[in-house]
Amino acid sequence: MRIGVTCYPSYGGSGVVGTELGMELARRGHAVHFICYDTPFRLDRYQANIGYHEVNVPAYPLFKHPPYLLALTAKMVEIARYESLDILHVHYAIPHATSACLAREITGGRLKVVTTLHGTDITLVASDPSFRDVVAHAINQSDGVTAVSEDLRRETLESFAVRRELVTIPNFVNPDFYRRCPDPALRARFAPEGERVLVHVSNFRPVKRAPLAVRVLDGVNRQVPSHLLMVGDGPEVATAHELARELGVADRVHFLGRQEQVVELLSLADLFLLPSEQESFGLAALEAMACEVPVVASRVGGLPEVVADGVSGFLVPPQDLPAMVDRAVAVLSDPALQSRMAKAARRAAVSNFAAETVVARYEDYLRQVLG
Ligand code: GMT
Repeated sequence: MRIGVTCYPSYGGSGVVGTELGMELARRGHAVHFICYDTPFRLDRYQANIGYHEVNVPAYPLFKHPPYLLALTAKMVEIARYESLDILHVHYAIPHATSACLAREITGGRLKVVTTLHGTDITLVASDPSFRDVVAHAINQSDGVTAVSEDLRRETLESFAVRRELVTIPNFVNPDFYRRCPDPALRARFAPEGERVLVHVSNFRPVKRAPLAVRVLDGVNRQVPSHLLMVGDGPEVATAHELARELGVADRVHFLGRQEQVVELLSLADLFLLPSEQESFGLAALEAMACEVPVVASRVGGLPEVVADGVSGFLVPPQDLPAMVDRAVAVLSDPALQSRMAKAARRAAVSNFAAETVVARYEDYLRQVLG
């Protein structure tokens, strides 16, 4: 197949999935052309069968707002023609799916459009009703639509005027790359007295509730001496920082900023915290599980499809701080339970979400859409 892929190139789950999937499809011999406004951050080395085409948004004094949707559409049209694309696979509905449907119309209709919904394009759009009809239109007009969890699929059907089949294809992880690689010297730098290590990885947007992870560390640390690694950057980093100082645990919360590679850091951890308000899948939790890190997370969205409560971690009601502290202490104070959950987490990541199996499902689906 000749596939055009559009995703957000910056840090974020949908960009990671779009890029990793494109790279896996290229490895399987398909011609993959990324059409994005910047090089996707995981596209960090040369690979055969991959092209990258940058979307440049013109700045003209008349345009108060840069016309990204049109610039993206124009680039899709250009690449679809030059590279004889069969299909445009777009990650995230807004505005990628709308651009792709327009590009299909402009190029004469042979091109197929597959849209993968990732979550906030559906769940947060509810907060801006003016986008609802546009998103529903793009979903209805796509030739194929996938959702990254059963919960997101259901939510889309319930809250949008969607009259079509949606297929659930979960996110995935490469278990050969995401595997525990312990580094005792590095661990000792964060936890010199043999304390427990917790980790949170996110883009620190409000939906992630990163400051709650600091409160959990504070509660846990009163019972089990611990440190928390905060990996990533975003709008709530400063709030989390401030809170760590206020609670007097600044020396136990380590803000590490954005990290391209998280395997080493995940490999130091005994527990992963994901206290999100909403999470359509929770790719960060899956990556932790593949590195044998049990998860304590909110019971929201698609997380119950990833983390088996009581097996690979614990799920608690969102914002229930005492419950989160209680479950975290249960895992961290019982080495046998921690080790059992760590192994179960790895097993679930490999058997349910291995790249090899999930990418094959995408490949079959794209073929099916192409007829
Ligand atoms: O989580 C974010 O804020 C980023 C967002 C994105 O689109 O990049 O993540 C969403 O897509 C990920 C990949 O499918 C999912 O793993 C995340 O759960 C989902 N985030 C939310 O639903 C909040």
